Amino acid sequence: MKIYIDGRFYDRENAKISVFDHGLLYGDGVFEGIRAYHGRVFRLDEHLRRLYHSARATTLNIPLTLDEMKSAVIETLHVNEMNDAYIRLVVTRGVGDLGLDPRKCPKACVIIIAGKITLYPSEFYSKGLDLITVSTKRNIPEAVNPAIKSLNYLNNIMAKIEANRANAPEAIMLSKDGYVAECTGDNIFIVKDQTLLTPPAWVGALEGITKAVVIEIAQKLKIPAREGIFTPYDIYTASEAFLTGTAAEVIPVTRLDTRDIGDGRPGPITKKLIAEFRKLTLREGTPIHSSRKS
Ligand code: PXG
Repeated sequence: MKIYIDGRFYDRENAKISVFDHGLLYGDGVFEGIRAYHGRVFRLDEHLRRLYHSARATTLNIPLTLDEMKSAVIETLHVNEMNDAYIRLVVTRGVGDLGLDPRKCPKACVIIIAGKITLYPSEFYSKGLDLITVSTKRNIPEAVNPAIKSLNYLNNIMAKIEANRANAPEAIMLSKDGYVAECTGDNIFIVKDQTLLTPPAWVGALEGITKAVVIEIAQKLKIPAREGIFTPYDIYTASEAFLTGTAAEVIPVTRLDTRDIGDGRPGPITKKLIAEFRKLTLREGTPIHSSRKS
């Protein structure tokens, strides 16, 4: 595996950054998780737009233009001869002094890892996830806007640890007011009255790329979809529920807090969306090999 760091490629064991990098010292940085399917990078422009917006919001100056970043992602896939990959793109504040002042970090550091990710065993995609609601609340949007995909994941990691200890594959996180926000690494949808409902970003959810794709697919299928706030009660009483994320893709949720959702099996709308999502990932995307059309 060859890892891109600041314009050069390193073997896995030599891919290292400084202990004075503020990404490590303070979690000061932003990232993206992007997938490539069958030689095409899915929604690359959307991911890069979100990365640059996250950087802008945190006044992090990415030392590459958006087009240069796009080329660097494609080049990393080329160098690794990968047509299917999980691309982890990280931009840290870079090397600085002790003390959190980012003015001491003259240059941001860009890291691109092209690897693989499996969040859930494959049988969960057909039988669904059994989740719990955890006590760790989602960070309040007034403190760090959840639209910023930053390297500060301690909030979600603490929720993930609660899920691990309860033997649950993911955790539903609530806002401080008790509304459903999202999971530790996925957005959530429920189906009520044949309508898709997902929490808006302001409750404390990432503006997910996969969430947007699912809403797009739903519109094409003439399934009504909207953002709206809801509580765990609405999940308990929903006919279907599922999670979305680049890493997770679209995955059914069939139980929450020991209650079956609907009949406890993945529902027809969820199954349809999973099938359509898979088709789309194979059809769309920025070609890794320039001879192919996007
Ligand atoms: N919410 C959170 C908190 C996330 O981190 C999503 C939702 C889904 O968003 P997208 O845009 O991917 O549909 C995410 C996604 C990793 C990793 O290690 C990253 C995420 C999730 C799991 C693992 O790269 N981010």
